Amino acid sequence: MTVESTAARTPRRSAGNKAGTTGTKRTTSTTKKATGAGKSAEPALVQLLTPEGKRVKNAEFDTYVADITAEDLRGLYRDMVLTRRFDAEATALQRQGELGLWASLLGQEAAQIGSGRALRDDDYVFPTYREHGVAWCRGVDPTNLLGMFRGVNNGGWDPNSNNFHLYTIVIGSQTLHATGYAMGITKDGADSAVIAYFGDGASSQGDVAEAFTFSAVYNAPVVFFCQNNQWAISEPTEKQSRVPLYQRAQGYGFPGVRVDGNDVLANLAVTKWALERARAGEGPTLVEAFTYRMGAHTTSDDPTRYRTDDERIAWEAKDPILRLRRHLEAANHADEGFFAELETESEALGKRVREAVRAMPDPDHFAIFENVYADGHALVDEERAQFAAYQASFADEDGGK
Ligand SMILES: Cc1ncc(C[n+]2csc(CCOP(=O)(O)OP(=O)(O)O)c2C)c(N)n1
Ligand SMILES: [Mg+2]
Repeated sequence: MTVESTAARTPRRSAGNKAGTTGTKRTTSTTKKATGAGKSAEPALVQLLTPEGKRVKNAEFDTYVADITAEDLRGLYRDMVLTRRFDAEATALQRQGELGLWASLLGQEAAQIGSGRALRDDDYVFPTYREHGVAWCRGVDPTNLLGMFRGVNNGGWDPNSNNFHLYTIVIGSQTLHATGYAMGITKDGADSAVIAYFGDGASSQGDVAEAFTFSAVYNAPVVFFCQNNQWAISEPTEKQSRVPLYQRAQGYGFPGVRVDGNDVLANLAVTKWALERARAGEGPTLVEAFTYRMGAHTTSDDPTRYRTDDERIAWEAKDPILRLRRHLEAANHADEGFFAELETESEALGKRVREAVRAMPDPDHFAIFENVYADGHALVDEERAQFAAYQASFADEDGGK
């Protein structure tokens, strides 16, 4: 994969610097994008749908969405709308005190649904804590995502039921898990692939650097899908890297590509390409989905303290859902009935989520000691006994608890 100049963020290495990597393809995208108010021009990215919903040709990546039907497009739209609705409901539930915390995906729906729908059932996903859209694509019931945020369980789903690993809060560590899993796939002789999600901030973690090294050297079938949402809590991407993030792959010897993270079609196409490379034994790929976290980092964060309204407003104009809607309407791929029915479905999902959260049983206090080791462990047994004694110390004078 070769891309355009790196000028924007690398003044000392700027003019004429070709950010080529070791990949076999070249992008033909030419659009230079501004990231928002006050930021300079960015390198080209792969885009198939403009913010106005216009389909633009791309010689390398059109082929990966050549067979997409109007029904498929409506499906992608439905996925994004329902994911956003679920996410909004979760944010509201946190505000009502039903959840301890929520990490919203607002603005990142296209990156997640596009990449999520590129996967096969036998592929394996290693998410962060914000991949609610990918979970949706994997068939994880959205209500299961909420248990950990309510504090009533330690995960919420069986990773092997949907090949969707548990959410990982330790920034970047899942890229190593993904790499190890991918190396295992190769040893098994299977043609499945692995995808690891992480953020722009995570790209600075040692774990991610190690995952890049191991996956490259062992040619592991893994796609590193970095959602560059411009912020790591209050730290801007400029504080993470002197070069655009996708160019990091070059130093490790595998291709990197920047895709318009708010364009669901482009995310689908680029991820399919990267997965195909993995299946064909061509090793890892870094996809940088250039997007924006339209909400707060989590419900504990107040982004007005570190970023401008102008920046948010500039990104709202590139809203991933709005752009696909514009495309569907312009192409006559969806009528009013479709949008009305989806609104009804969204309402029903919101209601189901609210009811499910409120009905979640209180946790079993001893569940935390389960699943630490496959066959139990003396130290865990000791800690369990200590905890039991501590719990018993709360018995009231009548001997009740
Ligand atoms: C190893 C580690 N260090 C620090 C933190 C605290 N922390 C939680 S989220 C976050 C920022 C992550 O930013 P990014 O990777 O861009 O992902 P985003 O939240 O934007 O999706 C940090 C520093 C953590 N969870 N783990
Ligand atoms: Mg980020």
